Amino acid sequence: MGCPCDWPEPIVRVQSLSESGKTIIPDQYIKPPPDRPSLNTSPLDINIPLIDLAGLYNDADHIVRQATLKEISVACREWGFFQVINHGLRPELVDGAREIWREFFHESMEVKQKYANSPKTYEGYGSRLGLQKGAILDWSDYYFLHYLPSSLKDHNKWPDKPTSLREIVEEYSKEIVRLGRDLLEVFSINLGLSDDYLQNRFGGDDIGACLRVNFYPKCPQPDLTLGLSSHSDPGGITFLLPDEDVSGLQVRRGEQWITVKPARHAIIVNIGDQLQVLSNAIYKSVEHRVIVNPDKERVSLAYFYNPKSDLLIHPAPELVTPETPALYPSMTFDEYRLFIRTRGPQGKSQVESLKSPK
Ligand SMILES: O=C(O)CCC(=O)C(=O)O
Repeated sequence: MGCPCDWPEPIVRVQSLSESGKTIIPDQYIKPPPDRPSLNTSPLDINIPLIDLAGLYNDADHIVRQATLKEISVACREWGFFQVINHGLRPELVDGAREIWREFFHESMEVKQKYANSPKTYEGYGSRLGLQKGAILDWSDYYFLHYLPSSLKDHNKWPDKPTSLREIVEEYSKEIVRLGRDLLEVFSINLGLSDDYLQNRFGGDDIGACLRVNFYPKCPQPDLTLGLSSHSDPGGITFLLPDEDVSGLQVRRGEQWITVKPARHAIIVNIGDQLQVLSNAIYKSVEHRVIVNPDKERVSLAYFYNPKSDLLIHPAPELVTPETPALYPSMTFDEYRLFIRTRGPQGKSQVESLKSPK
């Protein structure tokens, strides 16, 4: 399938709908009853694991390091999601990156429209994922930027306002790429592979990294819609910087949805589909979604640390045995992500549909 070049319908900015003051949301945003947010939410005291990465850095004590590796291993196998503190990003950088993007979304529509995106690369200011005409849409706008490989970086896509945005986001991106490398090493060790195994399978120094900044405007009928429909992330690892003041992210756990309570300056880490494939489903890429709020907007930064897009990804032969045969065929990440880019977020349908018949 070639690259689609245009949206199937005129684009409506959700922020404009929200600011119009209407108390009823358009039908195009109303989800079918089973997908609406209020069903099966978790008791208040359940949260995704919180892991202190100080145990990996600064010549941490061997026993503490081993305990940290174990915590990460359990989180990857049983949750697919965890949040990390002491990750090495300065608190001012973490807050600064989120707040500079909030400022961007509060620039005039004229400033933002200069960067309106198309489905060809998705890069720029957008309001829909997927190309199905008549699809039920999500209550959010976003900004999508490629960071690596640098050959893909379109310098015209960096917003020129706020003026300090680029400098802050470049520093934030560098740190996220460092954290991605560190965690791939930990995942390799935990899976019993050589330290650099996963990094090499991702392309060594040629990995892909891109950022989607999500802006969820206030919504007058939050019980009827979602900020982002249920999906699993197609890539390698996602580093999500949530809005600390407004919860919204929900992670699937069995039949329940757990509302994530972010720790201060924490970064949420989740396993993407490519790591589920490489680990032959030892690690889980878990469905998640976002609910919206009637009184508060929400901003989040989802950084996707991905394999080089033209490398074949398949289960590591070291993890394939007669008892645990390969569950997935080989496919490049480019081929894989075309599915979500054309169909939009739709649960875990893709990685599940790829599974080889037993
Ligand atoms: O906004 C959030 O908390 C989650 C965002 C997300 O899942 C995504 O961008 O893929």
